[in-house]
Amino acid sequence: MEGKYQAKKIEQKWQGIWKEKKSFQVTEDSRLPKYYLLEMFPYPSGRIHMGHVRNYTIGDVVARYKRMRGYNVLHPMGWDAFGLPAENAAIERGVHPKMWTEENILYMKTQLQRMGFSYDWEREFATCDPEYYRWNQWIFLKLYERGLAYKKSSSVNWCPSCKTVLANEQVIEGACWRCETAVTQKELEQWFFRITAYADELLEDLDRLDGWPDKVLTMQRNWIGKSIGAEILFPLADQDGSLRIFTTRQDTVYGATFVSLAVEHPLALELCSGTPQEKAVKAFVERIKKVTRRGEKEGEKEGVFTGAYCKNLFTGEKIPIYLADFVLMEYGTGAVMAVPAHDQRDFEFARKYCIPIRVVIQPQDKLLRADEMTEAYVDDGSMVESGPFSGLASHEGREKIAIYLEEKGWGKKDIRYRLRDWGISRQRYWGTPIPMIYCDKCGIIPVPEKDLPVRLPGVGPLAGKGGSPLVESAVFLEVRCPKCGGPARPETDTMDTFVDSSWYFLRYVSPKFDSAPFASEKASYWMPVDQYIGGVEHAVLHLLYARFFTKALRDLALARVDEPFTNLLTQGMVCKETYKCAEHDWLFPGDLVGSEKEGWRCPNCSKPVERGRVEKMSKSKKNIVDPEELTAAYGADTARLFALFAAPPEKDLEWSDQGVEGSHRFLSRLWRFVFQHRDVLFHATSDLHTKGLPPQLRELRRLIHRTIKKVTADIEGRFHFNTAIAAVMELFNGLSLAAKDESTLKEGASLIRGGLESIVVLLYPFVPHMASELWEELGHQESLDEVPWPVYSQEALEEEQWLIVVQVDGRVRGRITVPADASSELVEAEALADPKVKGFLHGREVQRVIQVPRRLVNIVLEG
Ligand code: ANZ
Ligand code: ZN
Repeated sequence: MEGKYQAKKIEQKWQGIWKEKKSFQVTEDSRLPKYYLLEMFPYPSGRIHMGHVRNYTIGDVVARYKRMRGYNVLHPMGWDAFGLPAENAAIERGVHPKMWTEENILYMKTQLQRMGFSYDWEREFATCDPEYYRWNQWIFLKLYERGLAYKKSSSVNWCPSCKTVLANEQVIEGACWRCETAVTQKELEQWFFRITAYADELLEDLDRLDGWPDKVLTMQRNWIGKSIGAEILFPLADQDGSLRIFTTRQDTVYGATFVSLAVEHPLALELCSGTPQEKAVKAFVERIKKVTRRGEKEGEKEGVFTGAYCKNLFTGEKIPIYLADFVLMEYGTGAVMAVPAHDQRDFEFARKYCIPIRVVIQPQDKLLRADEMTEAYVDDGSMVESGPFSGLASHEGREKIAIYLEEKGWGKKDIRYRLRDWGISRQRYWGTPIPMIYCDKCGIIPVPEKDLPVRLPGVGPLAGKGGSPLVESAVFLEVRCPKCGGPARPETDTMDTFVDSSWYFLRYVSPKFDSAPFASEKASYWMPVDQYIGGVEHAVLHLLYARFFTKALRDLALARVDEPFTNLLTQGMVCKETYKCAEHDWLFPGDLVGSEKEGWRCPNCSKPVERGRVEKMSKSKKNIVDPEELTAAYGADTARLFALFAAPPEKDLEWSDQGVEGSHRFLSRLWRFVFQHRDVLFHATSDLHTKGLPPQLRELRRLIHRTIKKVTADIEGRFHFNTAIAAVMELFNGLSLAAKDESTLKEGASLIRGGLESIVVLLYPFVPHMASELWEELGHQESLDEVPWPVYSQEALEEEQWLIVVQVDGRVRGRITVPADASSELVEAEALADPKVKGFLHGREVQRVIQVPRRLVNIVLEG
């Protein structure tokens, strides 16, 4: 394939070869070290986008690199195929979600294959395959047996537009994450997974995940939100019963001057009944209940007095009970002892409703006075006005008061988590049916294992929005009670699709296994995933759920690891520079009219444009670059090289057309170089170890070894592919320079060939098609896949050179490099031969030459 670099032709050729040779198929092999590399599987939305290209290219580099390093690499791909978009698209276009999904999968698979990703396609599956989701159901039943799946009525987030329940995480600033409609609350019977049973282990094990980014660990820690504190009783005044509050600051209990309750607190309405406050309280409760995501609200705190009081057992005082909008029923006990001097929300609340503020913690450096405070003092300090505990430091006080509480029977030590159980019920068609049956006589009965999978019925095109379409399927509703044989009703909710992605990495080890979710002994070989790569948007939920499933499956004696992913890389986003005119948004540099000099103008209205912000590439922002256009114009290798070269993986990547062109230009140059010099190079044998080379080649030799070292370190360490590629480019420049000179090319043919081969091998993980083609052109039979990664020679690196300054009559006129072991005669000769220096000799006699070893040569001229 001479002449012009024809990416398409080369890429088709090699993709065909890989497919035919099944190059990336693997099986367990105990003699080889294993490496399980996984990228987050895509949702089959229809087409791949640049985010996918980036994610999967990063993964592919690692997969190919590890293969060259002798690992047995598992690199699978599949489809996260259940979910709302399929259902919504199906409603919009009147096609069945299954057909829609399958078509998308087919199309996207071709797109991925055209990128040359090295997947073991034999392991492909989609989570909407009954053979996959039956195991969702099976796992559900096992969790149910163990009390880890249960049903309860709960208030859920409801999107009136999507007509579905949303997980808290799917509510963004009070609105649906998908359609941005304001979310309301609704009471529903729901299935839950008891992830809280693993709260402590999920938290503790984060300390072992040193291959994860700190920011993700912190996000998970905060999400689990462990708080160590105490539960304290506040007996009701004038009536029986008491309030239980949860606090992390029992050292401030002497400063509790009121108690606030969530509006959903069971006593909220009871306390006010018959008091003059009743009407106001009811109105408040109704109003606040409608507000979603209350705890995150900024700004003014609102509340209402219930008319009732309770007793602070420590001070013996009677204190008022309020309802407050910032107290959440889902956390702690839904009741808070309010300490206005030391909690900012309580402080604002107390000022607003004229409740006493009492300082019980004094800082080291100043004296607090309640009436002079402008904000709460929230840090630790020493306890004052706290009875027998006065004088203690906060942390001592917390310990002593917790003990005291238990002695007195006033409460107990307590630990609370922010983490809630995982509500998995969805009123949707396109998900895994929950395998449960309701019988009027027998109650809730699990579907027997032998009856799995509970299949989705083949409903016609979905008509429109509503509750779960399964309610309307006569076939689906047709069930008998497994216990008494009488008529019964199936569960019509389906599972949250996060269930599907919580264990798919285990399915890949034995994707066709049909007697359990996966074959344990295969999982023992491959698990854990050595490197997981995906978007940071999954930092909390998906990764937490996957960790939970892994631990639950371990406890079912299926998995044998505690954690699923040893190393995690969260890649940055792909962004694109955009421009704006006064009227038209999102203009791309390529669409503008005008010029750099006259200024750029809007193609629609000819008004001048301003450089806009760089936005995340997303459909809604209309700033998509379709990878398909990119590969059609330049080829997959260019797209890959650009995605890798433009930024380190964890940083955002700014799209630039120049960057793409630059990548393409580099590949074309490399291509041309090989064909230009093929005759000389082809007949040389690659040699990176010859000694006694002239200085220029010696330098080149060192550059080659230095490049091998750097590329290896950059890939191994933090996946800094951009600097690795830059190093290869630098080496290529060095080679080009050396080859320019006929005699150097001849003399150094073996070294130059060695350098060129190094470039090809080093580039293979990044641009596998071009590298494979050039490798073949260079006369090699074996495929690059089987070629071991090059090793640098320490000796070549250490062969030191000195940079020597050359003066003529005391003035700097040039610089030369000489080997460290060069004799003073050689140094002198090199200095006198240097073309620059020669120009200053003006044909005059040299009187003497003074040398400062390793530093300087001074040539003193006559007269
Ligand atoms: C008294 C107190 C005094 C508090 C003080 C703080 C500072 P974390 O660390 O997040 O667990 N709290 C308890 N239950 C609550 C609920 N359901 N809704 C809103 N707030 C609630 O926070 C624990 C603290 O949050 C608890 O400690 C309680 O206020 C409040 F100087 O109790 B604290
Ligand atoms: Zn029954």
